[in-house]
Amino acid sequence: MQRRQFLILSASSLGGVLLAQCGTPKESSSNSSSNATPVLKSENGLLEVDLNLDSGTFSFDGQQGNLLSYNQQIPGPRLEASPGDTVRIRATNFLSESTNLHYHGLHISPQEPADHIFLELSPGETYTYEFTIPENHHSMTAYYHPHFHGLVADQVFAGLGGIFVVRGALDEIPEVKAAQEEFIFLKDFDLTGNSRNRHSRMMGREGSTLTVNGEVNPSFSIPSGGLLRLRMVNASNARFYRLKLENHPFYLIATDAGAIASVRELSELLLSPGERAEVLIKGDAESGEYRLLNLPYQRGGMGMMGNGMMGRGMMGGEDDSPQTLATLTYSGEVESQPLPENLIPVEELPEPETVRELTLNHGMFPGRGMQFLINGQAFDPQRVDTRVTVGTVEDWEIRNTGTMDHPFHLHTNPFQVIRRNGEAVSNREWKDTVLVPQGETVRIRIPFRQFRGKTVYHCHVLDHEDLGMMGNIVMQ
Ligand SMILES: [Cu+2]
Repeated sequence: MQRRQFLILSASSLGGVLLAQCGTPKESSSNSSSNATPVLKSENGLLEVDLNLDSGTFSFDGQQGNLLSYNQQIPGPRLEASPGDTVRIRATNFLSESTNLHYHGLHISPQEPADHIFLELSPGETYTYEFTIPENHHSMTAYYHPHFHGLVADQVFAGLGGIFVVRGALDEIPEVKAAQEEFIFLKDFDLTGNSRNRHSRMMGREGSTLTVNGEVNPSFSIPSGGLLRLRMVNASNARFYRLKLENHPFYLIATDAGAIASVRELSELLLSPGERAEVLIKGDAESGEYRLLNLPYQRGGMGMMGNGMMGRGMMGGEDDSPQTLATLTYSGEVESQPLPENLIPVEELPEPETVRELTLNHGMFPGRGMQFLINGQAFDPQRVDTRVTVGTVEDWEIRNTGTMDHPFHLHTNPFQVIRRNGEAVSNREWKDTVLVPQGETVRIRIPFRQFRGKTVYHCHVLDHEDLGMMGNIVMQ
């Protein structure tokens, strides 16, 4: 069924005539269920997928916009594979501009034909990505999106992105397995198309239409006594989400790049762009409706305007009251489901062989205007900024001397946050994106393992990446 829908959608990219005949809705709508996202799973160790990149008209809550999509779906199809599986993705570019694919979070080769983000997939071209997920790969909620430098923010903001799940040991823990699974793919849109100007790009563009899985305020249900597992992805260009579920704490079970050792209770959870988290929700409240809220958060502003000037109120013309993202309802009743006692141990990394310092900031450059910088330099595709040796461990001290928050993302290898502002971090977690707030310093510890080649690290406010906040790294 899923395969059939997928084929019809692929064909529709080429001709556009089959849609009306088969009745498959092209437009995402607010009344479809959260399961509307097509799911493509590996079979017999192989995940084989066609991804067609195309533009089209989509509507949310009665408002229309011209957006970009994979296989005419926003979000793109959810891809699922397991450690040891081979993944083959045939990507065809029906857009009028170049693009490519990045498999954010996956520990796979950065070289062709795998997670090669320097590849240019020109209009009209097809490229087949192929890689094997290592046998020892973490279970995780990963995220695919375009990574063609200079157009990344435009293309992600216009709709390109999807979830890539690696199912493994975490999914086999009985209490986790028993929980009902839902996905929270957080994405904001500017349906007016008016936001692409120099100033908003410097801030990092936010849209006033907030969606979860391509829907405005979808509902999720939980049985009384039951457990709900939410896999949450911040797939937005620049918007931060400070999440809170009314009357229900989050029980954190996984961060970006894998499970944590034991459940941790949180009253709220901040996800900056590119970050993911998995939480359990206990169905132990009174039957009723509870809002998943996005609370106000100030992520800074350009220096001359002072801090705090680019909070949500400035960006989207919204006030600073909480925004409703989704609604939790109660349905049915089950015997009380317990939280898991233990999850997956997170190894303690050895002391680093090398310590580096990276400073994040922005500055004016003659002829180029405002650029976003790492160690005083804007991205240069010809320059190698960092050379590391596979098999070693490094600490990177990342200092944000600017006036805007920057979520720092490293490709290929996950890391652990060791210190914040000089203080040891006690919770060991696998991360691939870490928020470095304005004026703060974060130290991460990275084991460079297995894969050689060239890739990048960058700010995941994607406008900042396109405006220069990215560096090349060669792993040799
Ligand atoms: Cu940034």
